[in-house]
Amino acid sequence: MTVRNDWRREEIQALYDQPFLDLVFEAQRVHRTHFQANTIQVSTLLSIKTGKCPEDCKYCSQSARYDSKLEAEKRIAVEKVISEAKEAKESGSSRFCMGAAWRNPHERDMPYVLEMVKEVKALGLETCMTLGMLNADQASRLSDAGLDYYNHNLDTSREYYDNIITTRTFDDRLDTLDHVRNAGMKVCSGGIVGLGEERGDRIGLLHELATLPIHPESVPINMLVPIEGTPLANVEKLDVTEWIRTIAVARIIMPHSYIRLSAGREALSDSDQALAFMAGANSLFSGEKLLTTPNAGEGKDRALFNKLGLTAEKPRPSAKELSVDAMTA
Ligand code: SAM
Ligand code: DTB
Ligand code: SF4
Repeated sequence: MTVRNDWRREEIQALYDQPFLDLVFEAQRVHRTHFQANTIQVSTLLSIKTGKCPEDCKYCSQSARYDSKLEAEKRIAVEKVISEAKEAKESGSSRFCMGAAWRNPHERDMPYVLEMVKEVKALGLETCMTLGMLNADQASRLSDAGLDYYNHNLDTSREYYDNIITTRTFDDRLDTLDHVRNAGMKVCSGGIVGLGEERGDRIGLLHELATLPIHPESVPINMLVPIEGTPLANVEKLDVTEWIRTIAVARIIMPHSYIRLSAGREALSDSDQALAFMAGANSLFSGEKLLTTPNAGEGKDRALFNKLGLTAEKPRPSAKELSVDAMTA
């Protein structure tokens, strides 16, 4: 099957609306055609600057506009980031993702993040950052420093977007993704379900992602973690099968992408998670914490992997590492 970037919305809707078991079955078939079964890519997240964010994302604990009771923290020391990255590697993560509560990085932040990328990369981990909007120059400097992935989510459909964020536009997000792509980095972009949107918005989000000129290599599908004090604190909980449908359709229409079972996993039973893997999810965040909210810790994940017979994917050696190996062989 060739990878398509010309999906029509009605086709995606037809996939989404089919009987649940047919959808999951098809997603697992596509998954096994393109990926090794039973293998999950594991990332660890670290917040390098927490809270007091000027943006107004209505789901977020870190927006300065809501009283979420979150304790803000200034930029943490690079040495601390490196020691956390070492721990993440020892516990089986192949990628280390660093997040900052910024609208965008300022020039004064660039030496800080560039040094961090170089040092985390030198540990043999894949590197990922999520720092808000980037311009072309920032993207190319991050890429030159060795950043492998940049995470920037579309979050929801274009139609529902203004209900969730007003301080940056949907097109601003697409521009950042363009800069990341043009700088030669891999794109990590997905969204959140359970924001009070309709099924049509989940389909709209999937349609936007699957019609990007190149599919994101990594697609996180978050389920809203309701945060007290934010406008979405009391939104009605979305049924878990809708989350799994979103994952399954993402797997079918973006067959080469890693689909990440992302925020919200803490609220899922082991069997719900097994169903999400069956639907083609093959990546997750491990560790006690996401950015500010709790996550299934390493121990719980190890037990789940053992129970289901899953293996954590090893980091893939970069082209540079492969050529060094060939020279020393
Ligand atoms: N400030 C940067 C930005 O917005 O691009 C990076 C960090 S931001 C926390 C990364 C993503 O996490 C958001 O785009 C959103 O999809 C997800 N997220 C944030 N808060 C969440 C919540 N309460 N529940 C589920 N997902 C959430
Ligand atoms: C993504 O899509 N989900 C992660 C990561 N990218 C940066 C963040 C989830 C954050 C969940 C809420 C929190 O811990 O603050
Ligand atoms: Fe800021 Fe990112 Fe949270 Fe939006 S999602 S308020 S940009 S930290």
